[in-house]
Amino acid sequence: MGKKQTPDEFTGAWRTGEKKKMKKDAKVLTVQDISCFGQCSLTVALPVISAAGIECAVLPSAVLSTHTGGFKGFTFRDLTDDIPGIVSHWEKEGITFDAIYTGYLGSIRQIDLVKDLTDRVLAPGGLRIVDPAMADNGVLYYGFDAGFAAAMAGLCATADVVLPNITEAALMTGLPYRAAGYDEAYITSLCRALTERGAGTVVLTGVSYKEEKLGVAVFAKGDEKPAYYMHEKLPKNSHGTGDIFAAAFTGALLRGRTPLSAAGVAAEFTLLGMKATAGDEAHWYGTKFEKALPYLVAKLNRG
Ligand code: PXL
Repeated sequence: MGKKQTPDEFTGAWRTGEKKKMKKDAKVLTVQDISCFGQCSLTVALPVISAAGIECAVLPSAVLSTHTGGFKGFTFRDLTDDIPGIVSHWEKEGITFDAIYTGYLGSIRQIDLVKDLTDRVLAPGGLRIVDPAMADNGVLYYGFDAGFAAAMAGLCATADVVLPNITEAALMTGLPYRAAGYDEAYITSLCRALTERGAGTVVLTGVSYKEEKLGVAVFAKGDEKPAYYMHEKLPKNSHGTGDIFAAAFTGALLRGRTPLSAAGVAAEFTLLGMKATAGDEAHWYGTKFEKALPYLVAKLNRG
């Protein structure tokens, strides 16, 4: 396995070539949709990042009645045209953010607007965290195509930290997608390809080398191999876990954890939510992350 990082290495050079220490009271802006029902995107990011003790501002990219992963006939209001005005107002007010974390984005134009707003309201030295939320299990989510995946790869190339799953990493690098039976060389090649395209640190989710284990690979530009946080694998995944992981990871990172330590906290938090959901067939649409919030609060708000 690759080299290990520990939390007290946080002040070290985990962000390529640079010493990084988070401000005591960092402010994050998250840009993603509001799926009114379904426990994903903003309805996850806001409570989870807040529970981590981090101030979270929101820029909703769209409002949907539900997420697109299994419901039929959902409503969709695109808020793209509101984004420039909101950002201009923030600029006039002198509002800036220590990190910008993007999740599900609905169009290539929104990706371009995120690049533009990052130039305008990310504080000097601030972090760009991108979850390319667009695909899973080898397929793109409803409504996305190869052009969108290419544009998302462009956004990830500008990011300090990217949080893809294996499907997203394969789509963005052109490497083959492998569902199982891969080795460490495959995972390393996905991570390396993303950093070669420009990403600073890759946090690759859904990595499994053994039937009963699942986890996260953390790879910083220039690393030889990833470091890993592995945990038990539950028999069934539940919807929205990528968003839950990414939000908890962002909160933990901004609380001063290293990427590997933040990945560990986020993975355990997500796992607790999945355990709370397991067996409730009526809850196919989401993950009961609320039940795990006490864990996150206790883990990240000591002292
Ligand atoms: O969980 C990612 C996500 C976010 N937002 C919307 C989605 C999905 C996944 O299905 O449909 C609207």
